[in-house]
Amino acid sequence: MSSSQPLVLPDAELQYLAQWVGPPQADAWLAELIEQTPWEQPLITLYGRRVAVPRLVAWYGDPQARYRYSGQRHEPLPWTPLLAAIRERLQQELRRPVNGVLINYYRDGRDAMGWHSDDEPELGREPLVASLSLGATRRFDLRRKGSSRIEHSLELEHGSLLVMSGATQHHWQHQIARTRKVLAPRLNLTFRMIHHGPEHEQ
Ligand SMILES: O=C(O)CCC(=O)C(=O)O
Ligand SMILES: [Mn+2]
Repeated sequence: MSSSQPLVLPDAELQYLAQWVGPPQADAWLAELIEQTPWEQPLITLYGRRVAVPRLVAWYGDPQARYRYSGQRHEPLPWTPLLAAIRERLQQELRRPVNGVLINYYRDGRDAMGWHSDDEPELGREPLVASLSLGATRRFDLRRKGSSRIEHSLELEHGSLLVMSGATQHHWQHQIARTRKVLAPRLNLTFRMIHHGPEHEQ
């Protein structure tokens, strides 16, 4: 990849590209995606209570790209022309295919995503997660699995692309923490490759 910022963390493969899309294009995508997406707010069970996740989400993809997140299996919505165009551009950048995209909508700094790894079996042994950020800049923290100390943080800017691959999800967790500082909305589109096969049928 050209003009990427090397991000050297042991046992991880991370590439950060600031301004992967320029501001006018990123502004237009942000507005169109907020407007056109049928947002959902899944419920999860936390300590025996049903609570809404602190963000809105949507899952798009090829028909067979069913994906389990927030404890539920999600059928993909069909690609819109805009999402298909973004996917095309991304596949040219990565020179690898992706077949689904999870969109997270952080309405303001109160919306967040807790510590996790993207290591569901259907993502394969070395998950490819390519994450496009649009809107407000939010801090993306990384910590080693089994540790509570943040080892690295990145500011994910409007129009940036963060690619996580290789062994990253085996060894590291990430989060988007709540913050009082951010009032503006942010979208994050995480393109993924969902693998199929008998071992992943449920
Ligand atoms: O919003 C982000 O930058 C992170 C999203 C994320 O980690 C995920 O969708 O798995
Ligand atoms: Mn993630």
